[in-house]
Amino acid sequence: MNFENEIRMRTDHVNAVLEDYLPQEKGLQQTILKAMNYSIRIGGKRLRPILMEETYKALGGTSEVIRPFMAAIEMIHTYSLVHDDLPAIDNDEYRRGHRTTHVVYGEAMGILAGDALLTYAFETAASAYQICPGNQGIGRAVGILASKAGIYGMIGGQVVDVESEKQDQTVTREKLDFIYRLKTGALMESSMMIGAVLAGAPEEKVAAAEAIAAKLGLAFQIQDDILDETSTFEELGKPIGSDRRNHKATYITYEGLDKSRADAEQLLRDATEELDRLGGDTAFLKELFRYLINRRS
Ligand code: GRG
Repeated sequence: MNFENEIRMRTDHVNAVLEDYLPQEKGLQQTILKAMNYSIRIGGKRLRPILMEETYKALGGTSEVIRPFMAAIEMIHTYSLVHDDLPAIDNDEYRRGHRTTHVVYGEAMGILAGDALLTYAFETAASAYQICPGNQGIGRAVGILASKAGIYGMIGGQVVDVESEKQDQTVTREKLDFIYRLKTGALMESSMMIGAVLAGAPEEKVAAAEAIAAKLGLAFQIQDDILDETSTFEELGKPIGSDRRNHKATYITYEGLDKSRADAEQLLRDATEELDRLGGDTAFLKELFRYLINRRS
């Protein structure tokens, strides 16, 4: 089977897991439930749940305890995109090839749908106790999910990003690294760490998973900057050139396009090599990292 097909199978699998956990669209609050499900169902690469499950399996995990966490990380990621697209932040009308949640459901519902996805992610993750009450890692995994999404993780990075843009400050390279590490890297770290923790991996493997995901996250955000300059609406599912339009300093501002490409590639190569520190069968993850070097969306 070629790798594109392997990825498609993994994506379909994540979509099936998500369907098991999405709320039913009934009750007086059904507008919010529809807005949540819309935001998730319009697509996405499902990279974070794939990373989580592959890390879990590589480290010997075999139970279904990983499923609610896979759904939870994608809910948190999707909430961040829904809020990122709001008029007060990036004011974007397209995401994942479809109209953004606030455009379809209105701004108030866009805000609430993001809040609801974030909260429901934790309700979903907590249901892991019913699947595997004896798994000692569940409590720690919930903690990782919270901290990597929160003020010392994704939100922390986003705050510095928004402040730098709105106050028209010149972003130092040091600040840019901070923003990328937290805004994009933290959820990747969360995904791989939770996979390791739920598989019962020793501390040094959890730390290795975090370090590998940090490199992946930085490479991924650099590529996001590159794609914003070089991709197309059809490939990305959203308008390109938004960083330039918003006079936003990106990795390319500091390093130029060629060096940015080379740095992203090197980070992915380093991350691929470091996968050996995890142990277990990391063949798919290695292929995935290699595949990401050339991603166009
Ligand atoms: C609290 C108002 C408020 C906003 C919070 C936390 C937040 C908004 C935004 C997070 C920052 C963010 C959107 C980072 C971008 C990370 C990134 C590269 C996203 C794209 O991920 P992909 O390519 O997307 O995996 P798909 O659509 O494939 O899932």
